[in-house]
Amino acid sequence: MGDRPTIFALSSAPGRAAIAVVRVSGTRAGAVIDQMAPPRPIDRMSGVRRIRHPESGETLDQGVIIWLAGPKTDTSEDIAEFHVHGGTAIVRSVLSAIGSLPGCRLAEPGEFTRRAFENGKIDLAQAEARADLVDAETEAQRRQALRQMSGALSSLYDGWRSQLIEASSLVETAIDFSDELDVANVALDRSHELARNLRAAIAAHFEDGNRGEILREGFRVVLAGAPNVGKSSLLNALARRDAAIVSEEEGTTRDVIEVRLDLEGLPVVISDTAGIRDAQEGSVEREGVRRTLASARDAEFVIWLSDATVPEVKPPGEIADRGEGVLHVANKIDLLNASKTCCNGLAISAKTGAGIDGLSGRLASLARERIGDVEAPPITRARHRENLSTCLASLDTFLSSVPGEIELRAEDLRRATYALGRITGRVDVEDLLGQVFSRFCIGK
Ligand SMILES: Nc1nc2c(ncn2[C@@H]2O[C@H](COP(=O)(O)OP(=O)(O)OP(=O)(O)O)[C@@H](O)[C@H]2O)c(=O)[nH]1
Ligand SMILES: [Mg+2]
Repeated sequence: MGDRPTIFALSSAPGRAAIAVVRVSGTRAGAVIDQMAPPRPIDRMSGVRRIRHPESGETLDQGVIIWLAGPKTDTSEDIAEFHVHGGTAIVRSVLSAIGSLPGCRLAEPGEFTRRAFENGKIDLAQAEARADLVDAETEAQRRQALRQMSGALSSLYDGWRSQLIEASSLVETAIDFSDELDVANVALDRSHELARNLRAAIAAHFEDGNRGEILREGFRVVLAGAPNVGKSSLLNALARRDAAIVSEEEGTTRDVIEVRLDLEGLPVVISDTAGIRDAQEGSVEREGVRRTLASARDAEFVIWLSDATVPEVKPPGEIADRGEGVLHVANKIDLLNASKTCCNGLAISAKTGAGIDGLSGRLASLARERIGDVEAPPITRARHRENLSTCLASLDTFLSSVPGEIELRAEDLRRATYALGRITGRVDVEDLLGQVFSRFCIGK
């Protein structure tokens, strides 16, 4: 690791700001402070220093320098932080000055976290959680990312993985003792029992209605309805801003417009769509309708909006067939006579705001139902789901095996272990070998 370049980058957001933070990680981090802003502060302390160009000696800025000696750091390497004034010219000059020093280069995207992973500080699932934490927009997402970062998901998978390794070593024992049938059978029965229990636990985790992915990406709600019923107006009312164009012209919205909302701490993505009607073949509007139906298919929930002042237009079959997954809402109730009652479902006015809070609350509770209790770590990424699915398939093959094929079936367990290991990034065979060899007697 000693000859690895030292990496540096602007770690705060780009653009003008009061303060910008430039982080340096690697063996030369201390030397960067020594050459640009001496003297180096005591480990884990900060100091105000004049920051100079290492060659010309020109003063670039005055700032706070923090020195963190490895390995007890984020990356496990030595880290220096330059807290400078957040002007673009200052940041550029500090970055270029550090870049002029030998052994230092700009970090690639995610490279600090990659080093933390490569140095064994965090595993892959924790690295992904770090990215999720930075991207978190709502409370529920923040809590989930923080839990995953602290290793909740990793310890679940690592726990399963060590049980799989135990099942594997029992199968190895059965193979080794194939001429002593009673020993072999006991080991084999025990490995089957372990695999059966594991399969049930993994399957329960796997069949969670995608709640983790929904939490990470948002509960998707599509606003659909005939043209001019007020879909774009409703989107704006829910978002409390003018996100979509509203006009009395029919067919105003052509493309799908998405707005991300934080409803009671849960991420909800609302899509405004083109009004559904029979449009001319090949027309732009026809394409709009196709997109509306496609996004309704991918959504967790559809709001079928209608105009309370005209006879209700029925939704097309593919939306009506969603059953519980569609909510009928009547809009423009402000235009109705006070004496006239209307509508079976929810009634609102996007214009006056009547019923909008009720509708928001309804969407939040639907999202909460789907995302559910986030205490148990959910699957948040397709990558995890794929590996879990491989793991389950391999366990199934193992469990359906006949005794004669035991050598082949040992391979199924290895494949299952490997799939789980890929989620957290542990793919070595060391621990399997450890388990296998620990059963040998001393001196063998
Ligand atoms: N009085 C009243 N007018 C409304 C209400 N909601 C929308 N409108 C009006 O209805 C017209 C159509 O509204 P839009 O929000 O553009 O309707 P849309 O469903 O998005 O229409 P398309 O995109 O063309 O399919 C506009 O003139 C709005 O001002 C409401 O609650 N009350
Ligand atoms: Mg519209």
